[in-house]
Amino acid sequence: MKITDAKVFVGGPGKNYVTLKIMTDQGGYGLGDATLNNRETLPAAYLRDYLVPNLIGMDPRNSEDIWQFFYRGAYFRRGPIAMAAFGAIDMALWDIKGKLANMPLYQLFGGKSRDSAMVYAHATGTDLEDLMASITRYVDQGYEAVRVQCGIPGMPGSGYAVPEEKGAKRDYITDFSGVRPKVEIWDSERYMRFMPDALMAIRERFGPDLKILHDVHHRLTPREAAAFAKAVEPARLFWLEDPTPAEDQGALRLLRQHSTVPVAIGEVFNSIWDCQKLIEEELIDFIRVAVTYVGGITHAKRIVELAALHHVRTGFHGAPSHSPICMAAQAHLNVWAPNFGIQEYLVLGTDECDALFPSDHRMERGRFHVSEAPGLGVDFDESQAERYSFQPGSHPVARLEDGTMWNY
Ligand code: KDG
Ligand code: MG
Repeated sequence: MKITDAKVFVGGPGKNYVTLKIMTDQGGYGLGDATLNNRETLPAAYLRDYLVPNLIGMDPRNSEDIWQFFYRGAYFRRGPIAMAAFGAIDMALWDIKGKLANMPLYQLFGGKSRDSAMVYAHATGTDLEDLMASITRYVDQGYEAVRVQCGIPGMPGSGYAVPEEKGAKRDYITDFSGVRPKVEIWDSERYMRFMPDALMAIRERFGPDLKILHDVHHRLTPREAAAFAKAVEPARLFWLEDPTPAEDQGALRLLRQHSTVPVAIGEVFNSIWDCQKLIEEELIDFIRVAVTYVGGITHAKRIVELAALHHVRTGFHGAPSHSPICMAAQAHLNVWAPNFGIQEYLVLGTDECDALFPSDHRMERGRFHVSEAPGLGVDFDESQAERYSFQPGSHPVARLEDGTMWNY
């Protein structure tokens, strides 16, 4: 069996999805996602210029050897651009394998450990009352878990993933007015004064059962993060995400000495080596990698298995920038993984997105039900894809009030 061709598409409804389609000499095909948010043309070029020409003629069933060939063959290893490109190839090869076996992918991993996967939604508000209303909307739809982000008094229109106007939705992922980012103002002191009480008020309003998640988005120093984690303990969070910049992994030791709040990290990681220390030292409770950014299913599965040895559960990244192909790959891992925790999932659910990526995967009352179709269970309609092209965009950057650059 041989790979005869592979095509790369960039575009989508309000997103620059990077979609790879690998064709075989037996008439079948597999699909992969290489969408690297706000840098989408780079994995697309890596695929087109370097990887696809090497793929032609390879046996698509040898997904492990093909992964190693590209990873080791690049010599300069890792990095989000390369890993997203390898990720798309790997997903497509698993898709082909599942279709050959005539089984949904989770069966090839070891079958189902659960019927459906709990997901969390994103609630957000300009202020606490606005946020409470947003949480209520999700709770009323049956969600058991909600991430909560709130405007901070004195920092109007700022704060991570917070809308500019009351009741508004916030597409914090990409602003398509060009590649020059908007600037948001950040103030850690105001944030740390306000947020612990706000989280406690949410706990009191919604009772003991709601799973409350909060994303600091890498903005605190190690000492601040330790103090913040201690201060939010009474709210009994399901997780505290990215309290510190993810590069400084030793920083979490201080947090661990001061708090038992569950910590989730990893959305910017792109290999098992980025996760190794945090998992082996048991400095985190949830690993947040995305299948696309860690080189596909082959490598993600290794991370999940390492995590299982250290009581670390999964919480795959599911920002709206991931295409339904990545989300399908994660859905298959989620129903299989013995150490599944939760899945971040925002209903992309526009008619245009469903037309571009038809599938029977289904979200119902805060739970994701995986399709029984062979392979990934998502298709790609090339005639729909012709409607879209690359749109330059960016997400904001953060500065302190005196102009100093900070972590977005
Ligand atoms: O591109 C950046 C986003 O992926 C990020 O802001 C999303 O933090 C994020 C999350 O938890 O979904
Ligand atoms: Mg995050």
